[in-house]
Order: sequence, then structure tokens, then C-alpha cells
Amino acid sequence: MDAPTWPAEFAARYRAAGHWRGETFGGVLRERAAAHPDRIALVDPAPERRTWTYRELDERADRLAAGFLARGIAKGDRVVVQLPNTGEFLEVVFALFRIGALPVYALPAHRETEISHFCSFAEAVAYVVPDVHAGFDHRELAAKMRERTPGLRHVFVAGDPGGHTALSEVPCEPAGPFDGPEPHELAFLQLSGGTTGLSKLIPRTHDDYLYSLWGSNEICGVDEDTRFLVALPAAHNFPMSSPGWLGVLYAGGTVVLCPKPDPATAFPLIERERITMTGLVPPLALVWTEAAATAGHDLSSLELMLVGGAKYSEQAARRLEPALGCRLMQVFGMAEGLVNYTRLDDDTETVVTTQGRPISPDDEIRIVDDADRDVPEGEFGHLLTRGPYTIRGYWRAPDHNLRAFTEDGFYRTGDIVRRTPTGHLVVEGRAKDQINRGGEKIAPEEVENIILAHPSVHDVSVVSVPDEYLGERSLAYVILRADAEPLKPVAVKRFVRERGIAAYKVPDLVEFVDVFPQTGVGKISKKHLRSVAEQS
Ligand code: J2J
Repeated sequence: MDAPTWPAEFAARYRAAGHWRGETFGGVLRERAAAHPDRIALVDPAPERRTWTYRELDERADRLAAGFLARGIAKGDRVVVQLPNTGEFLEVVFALFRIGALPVYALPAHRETEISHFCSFAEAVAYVVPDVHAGFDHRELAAKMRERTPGLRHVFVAGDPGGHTALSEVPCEPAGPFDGPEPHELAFLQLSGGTTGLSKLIPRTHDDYLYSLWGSNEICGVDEDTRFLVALPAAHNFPMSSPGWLGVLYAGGTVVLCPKPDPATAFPLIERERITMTGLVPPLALVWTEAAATAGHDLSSLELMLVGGAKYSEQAARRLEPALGCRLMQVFGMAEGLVNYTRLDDDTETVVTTQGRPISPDDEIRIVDDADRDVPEGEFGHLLTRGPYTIRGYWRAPDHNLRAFTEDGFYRTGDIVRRTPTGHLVVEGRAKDQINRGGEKIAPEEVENIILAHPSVHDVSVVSVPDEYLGERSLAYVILRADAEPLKPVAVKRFVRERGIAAYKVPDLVEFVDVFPQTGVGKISKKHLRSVAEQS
């Protein structure tokens, strides 16, 4: 088996409670297309405004699915999808959902290091890319991946294909019915933020994810009148599911894709498309809050703004509602499952000082000390969780799963939280070795391994340092070899960048030191390093 799943008695309980409804993504789109074929499902505003009705999206997914099948992509196959916020992204994933092939959601910022890992670890048969995005030619990267990954049989390009296959050539007439996935089967592989080296893959089923969608829709008030702006990268779990574009399509609303999340791009779209809801990470929420007063755009259609992905400061949270003229909802979620929201009827204090409470009455929450003993109510500790949409294990990672999950199936989130008397969680910090750079997660070990490959470097430790705008930035402490020529910080950064890695993982700061602070057992103390960094 590729990943542990819910024990039978839990699955039966979640079905009996009505959480798992026995639907699939492909089936849901089909039903919505039958119920309201001519309603607009999707708007891609750039470079020319394109729209898809529910019927068009459904037909398009069918034709693409037929084309993928004809090229030998089958149920259970993995397909790395790296597309920006464009209509093709949704067409491709719905086509794959229909076949039961599993999208592996790469982010547009990912480069050689990450993509190579996804292609080889997931044993992907296909890789879907744009031609050129944000000045980067994805076709060249794709060519390298094909050379390096023998099982990678296809590269599909949205746009000019170069030497690969144009996505526009793929669709064809469906040749007849085929076996799609069952509701309890996997729908896709989402990415973990990662703590130990490269990202783990998160196996999500149709049943469990769809439950998190309709639970989110209820809480956020999503319905067919919702017009949702996808401002963050559509492949990220937050804009996909909380309630995200998948939640909005589930409810029969309209999804509008935003090519870039800056106010200059987003505000005119909000005005023109009469956007009612969107979601942002805290640094962007800050920028929008500051820009709203002078932007000169009518944002009055906006009813709800979700902010999550990283800690949102109370002061910033207090300023959002008056500046943007909409409700704020904080969301504390994770691609592994558990999602918490403040509620529409929570008072302002709760909305600005907490990160919300779980979606489901069947989300089990434990807050424990280092020895896994429950802490007294109201005190802070490690957050463990188990429930109807939280995975029981990562994909093909049995050793890691032993550490990341308790024996009875609770996921160790790595977050330090406390619970208020109303059941809301407050995120106090993090125990996992991860940097949260404005919502973008960095596994220090992944960056350390790259820097260690530099011939002049003896040792390295990457830690987070506080940052007013991003919350955290990354700092690499580097010990050079005794015989090495001195290096400049910029040379280390260039070395990392040239290795091919997402730009947000390149260390913001580099400092050369002679020794790291040590703990009693001789291991580098990240906690200590962080406090040294904070004082300097
Ligand atoms: C503090 N830390 C937070 C918050 C996430 C909705 C929203 C976010 C994500 C996400 C998501 C936080 N305050 N409000 O998938 O559906 C940190 C925690 C958490 C980790 C998960 C969703 N919201 N975090 O951010 O998988 O440390 O999901 O464990 O990217 O982000 O990261 P990720």
C-alpha cells in the first residue's frame, strides 16, 4: 500500500455521520454542469478575458481526459502539474480527476531540485507546464526532466510547445465510458511544507477532501452567488480548499483567477468581476490593507477576506476590516488536513486574536507536552490531530510516518498552540524545523544540503529570523573550510540559486561563523541559533 489510510471503523463512522458522501470531483462537476449548464464557472482574465460555463468546463475535462487516456495515462498514474493561475490548470486537473490519474501539485516557483524530486519520487508519467512563466522557460526544465527520469513519457505544454506536446493538441472525442475513481480512492498528491529535506507527498481522497470543502463552504457562506478571486497560487492547498476554487465550484459559484496577487493586478479585477471573497497570506493582507485607501478602486463587492498560512499579527488583523470594508476570517490550516476558521458570528476580539476552531465536530484535537501527555486546559503545547479529512500517513514514507503520526493515528502538526475557553486555537509557535516565510514553507535541511555541496563550505545551519513584513526570513550560518578562500554572502546565494531551487528558498541572509552553538548532545541547537539571530 502506498499510504496508511483510515481504519475501517473510522471510515464507517465518517460515512455514517454524513461527512463522506460518496462523491468524486469528476462526478461533482458533472452534476453541477447538468444542474446549471450555462452558469459561469471560471474566469481567466489575462491576457484576454476567457470564461467557461459549467457545461464547457465539464466538456473540456471530458475531452482532455479522453486525450490523456489515448496517450496511455491511466488510473492511478501520477502527473506533475506545474501551471500558474490559468484556465488550463483547472481543465487539466479535472481531466485527471475524471480518469483517476493523480495530479502532483507543483508550485510555479519550483525549479529543478523540487521538480526532479516530484518526477522521480512520484514515478510520474507526465509533466504539465506553461511555456514561459515569470521569465522562466519551463520547456527547458521539462527537457532535462525527461532526460533524467526514464518513466516520464510525456511533457504537455500550455502555449508554445517547443519540442514537446502542445496541451491544445491533446483533447479528443471520448471513446466511451471508462472506469473513474471511487470516492474512497486518492484524488491527488498535495505537497507538505517539509521539515526533513524534500517535500513529502500528501495523499488526499475524494471523500475526505470533498468533506473539507463543503464544511468550509458552510462556515464561509459560499453559495452559487460567491465570486471568488484566486489570488495565491492555485496549486496551494489554502486557495484550493479553504474554501478555495474547489469549494466554490462545489457550491456552483464563480472562480476568477488572478495572475498576480499585488493590488495593482487584483483591485481592478475585484471591481470589474464584482469579487465577493478571496484569501491571502498575512504579508499580502498587509499590503492590501495599506493600498486600499489610495487605490481608487471600488472594492465594495468584497464581503469576506480569509487570511492564513502564517501567523497574522493582531495589530494587522485589526486594521483589515475598516480598510477593506469586508469581514475578516482567520484560517489556520495544513495540506495534511485539519483546517480551523474563525466564524462569521465570532466577535471582533476572537477574530483578531485567534486562528479559529476546527471545521468538523469529529476533528479530534490534543494539545500535549514533550512526552505526549495532555497539558492542562488553556496551556500551550504540541498540537496533535485526527479526523475525517486529516491523513493517516504520507505517501510512500513509512519511516517518516512513524515520527509524524502517533501510534493511534494522530498527526503531529509541529505547531505549538493553546485553546481558548470557546475552543478557538491560538498558534503560539512551532516545534518543527521549518521556516514560514510569509506563508511559504522552507525545510532548512533542503537548503542546507545544497549549501553543503559548495566546495568551500564545511558546515551550515539555516534558521529563521523575525521579519516585520514576512514574519520570518531565512538566515544561513556558514562555516567555511579551514583552507577555503573567504566567500561573500552573495556568492552563497548565487550558488543556491544556480542549483535550481524555488527562489523563496534562497537564504535571505548569509553569515559566516567559526562555530555553531551546541546543545548537550552536540547537535546544532536551532532554537539557540534563532535566539542568537534575534538578538543580533
Ligand atoms: C499560523 N500558522 C499557520 C495561521 C497555517 C488553509 C490555510 C493555510 C494552509 C497552509 C492550508 C496558519 N497561523 N493562520 O493548507 O487549507 C502554518 C502552520 C501549519 C502550516 C501548514 C489551508 N496557517 N500555518 O498554510 O500545508 O505551521 O497549509 O502547520 O502550507 O502553516 O502549511 P501548509
